[in-house]
Amino acid sequence: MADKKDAVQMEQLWTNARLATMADDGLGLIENGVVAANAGRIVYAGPAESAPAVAATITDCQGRLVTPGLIDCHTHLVHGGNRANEWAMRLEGATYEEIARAGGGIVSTMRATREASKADLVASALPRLDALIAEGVTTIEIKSGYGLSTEDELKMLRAARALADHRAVRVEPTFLGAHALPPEYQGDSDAYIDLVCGEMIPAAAPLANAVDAFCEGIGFSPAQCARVIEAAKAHGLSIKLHAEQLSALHGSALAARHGALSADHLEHATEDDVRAMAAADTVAVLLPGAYYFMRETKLPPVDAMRRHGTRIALATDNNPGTSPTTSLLLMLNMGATLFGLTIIEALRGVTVNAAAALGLGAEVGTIEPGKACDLAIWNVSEPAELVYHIGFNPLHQRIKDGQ
Ligand code: DI6
Ligand code: FE
Repeated sequence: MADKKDAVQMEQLWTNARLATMADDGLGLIENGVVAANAGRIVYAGPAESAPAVAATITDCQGRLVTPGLIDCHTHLVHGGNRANEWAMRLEGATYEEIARAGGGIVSTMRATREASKADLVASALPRLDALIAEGVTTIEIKSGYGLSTEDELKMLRAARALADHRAVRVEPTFLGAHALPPEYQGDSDAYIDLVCGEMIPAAAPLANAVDAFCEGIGFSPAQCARVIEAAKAHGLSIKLHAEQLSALHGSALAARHGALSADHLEHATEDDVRAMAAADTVAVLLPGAYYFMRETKLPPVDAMRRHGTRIALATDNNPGTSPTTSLLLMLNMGATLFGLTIIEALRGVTVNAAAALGLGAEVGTIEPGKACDLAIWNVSEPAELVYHIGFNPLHQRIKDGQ
């Protein structure tokens, strides 16, 4: 009688891999590892000795490092236009807040986004998405937040979802209606929050997985963000929050109290904020591209995060105002050089912890049986090399759902 292992014919095997599975606490390194997949799901990941030997397709990784497909868990990838000219003004001395108050900033991207059709938004986002895909990204979060009207916010969410029809990538859309005050509500931010909670969130609920808000002096108050969070929860949506980027309003602790998946930015977070996040397992999403591009000097409290056991993720925050980067590999390097993350922290930040920041911990982020077979195969053997290079892309091959 055939042994069970032979009876279940594997579809795919990747052999001779240096696996960084990200399982457990570290990198989960397995020398001479094998990954087996059926129907796009991992069925085995471990040493060659106990691995299935027969499969329809066998790929010899020739000793290459294999990580989970990378996850960019915070982006504003869909947006109209760019703000290179505003940046030029900043180089001449204007501050981000001054430009925002003068009708530039987020509102100028709002105008360009409102003018764009859904097809225009997809077309302008595709080259940015391709840059991320070329670095091994298999899952990406994309926020709305530049439409700021019900119709234009829905258009952004639909454009985000449509990207997954054009490329083999998992897109997690997040509704960020409370990103900035649109000009038609100037002077009455509470009325805009009424619209966000009463009309936009119910309309966006079928298109989004999570709701985010910009909790900041130039954004919305903690009380307004709490209203957005309540409305999101009433519609069964997960919570994320932009918090503590420019000032300490303690939005991160507010988010944690509401069981948020993540609080993001966090340069100004306090020890109490970080403790609250750890207690709720709210992931700290650090965005070194925005810190760098804004020439910030206040570092996020990484040591406090370590002490309290707050999980840390890293993302591009790709957006036209504060982080015009499409390189998650560069964020690995900046997370280490600017924020002092270790190699393990940086790499877990774009895999397992980024998955947790999206509520996808059971689906992606590690190389373990039961998860989607999303892999990045690298022309390096040492994990540190993925963090060390600046502007060099060693991707050999990217696998999404076994393909
Ligand atoms: N924080 C950011 O860094 C971006 N949004 C946010 O809430 C900036 C968005 C922009 O300037 O267009
Ligand atoms: Fe952001």
